[in-house]
Amino acid sequence: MADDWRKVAEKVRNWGRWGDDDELGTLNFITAEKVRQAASLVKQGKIFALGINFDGNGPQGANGTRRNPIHLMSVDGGDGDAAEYLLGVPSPHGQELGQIFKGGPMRFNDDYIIMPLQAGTQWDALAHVYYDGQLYNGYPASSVTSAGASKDSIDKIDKKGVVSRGVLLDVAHHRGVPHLPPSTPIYPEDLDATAEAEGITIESGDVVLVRTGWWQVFLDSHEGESWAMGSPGLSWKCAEWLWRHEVAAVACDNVAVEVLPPEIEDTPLAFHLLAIRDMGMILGEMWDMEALSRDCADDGVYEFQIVAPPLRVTGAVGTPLNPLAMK
Ligand code: UVW
Repeated sequence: MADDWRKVAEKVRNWGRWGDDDELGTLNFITAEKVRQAASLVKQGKIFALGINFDGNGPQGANGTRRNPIHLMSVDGGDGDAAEYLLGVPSPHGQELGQIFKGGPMRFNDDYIIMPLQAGTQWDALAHVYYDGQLYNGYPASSVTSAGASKDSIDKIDKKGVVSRGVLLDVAHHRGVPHLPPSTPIYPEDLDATAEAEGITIESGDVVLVRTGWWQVFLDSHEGESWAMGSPGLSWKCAEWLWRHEVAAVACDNVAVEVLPPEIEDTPLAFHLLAIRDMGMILGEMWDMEALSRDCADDGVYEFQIVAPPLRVTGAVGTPLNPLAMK
């Protein structure tokens, strides 16, 4: 199995395809014409926010490497007389602000968030995973240090929006189930059958959203660990399908896009490695497609404009976001 996987890796490897200094990967398929086409898909004025809530009730925390977001207030209603506080701050600017507020009605609240960038709805950057000592486009693994990624980081992709035509391949709906059974692999044939049933043709530069129904399973159970490790999702065999269709990016409503537990014993996250490291394709994880799914089933329209910009966190290997689908 691992030998087959290596053969596919060689086939789908896009290194050098867009130049030796490329850090955009398959987002290069999003042309100006594609952006215009995507905008023309907004016809009804409907907006679907696909981001999950960033709070302490998310699916992370069980495995010890990631935590749910911690949100803290740094100024709140209890600090009613902010002017008095500011006047006591040993900084000229604080005192200047204190003078401005003194006697006036203005009050304010401020807050912090502390979280792994992988805590919830996210894009995986091209620097997120690697093997054999190299990242996408042949950059050395050593280009990611404790200071961040100097190559393939998430801030490099913001020039592509990410804005394009989005299509929903609602595999769960197509099969007539609320969600796929745990750990069900989705194969290229399933993607083809779903697209055909929806009347969708996959085009170069599309952002493909695959729905398994698994996000609703988390909302119903709030059992993060079993939810993550029992994810239905893409088989590694879908990598070649995405490559052949010149898909720009893929997103799913589970924790890792791909099926878990891993399909190949000695190559965990086999799809991640093919998509991110070989093809140069960012992965969207934990996207909430429930409302979009209902709407697409109602009106039969499975294409839309997708607007999914990364945060420009310099050198980061992923980004939280709130992607928007617009019809
Ligand atoms: C890993 O767990 C390495 O990746 P992801 O968060 O992309 O699933």
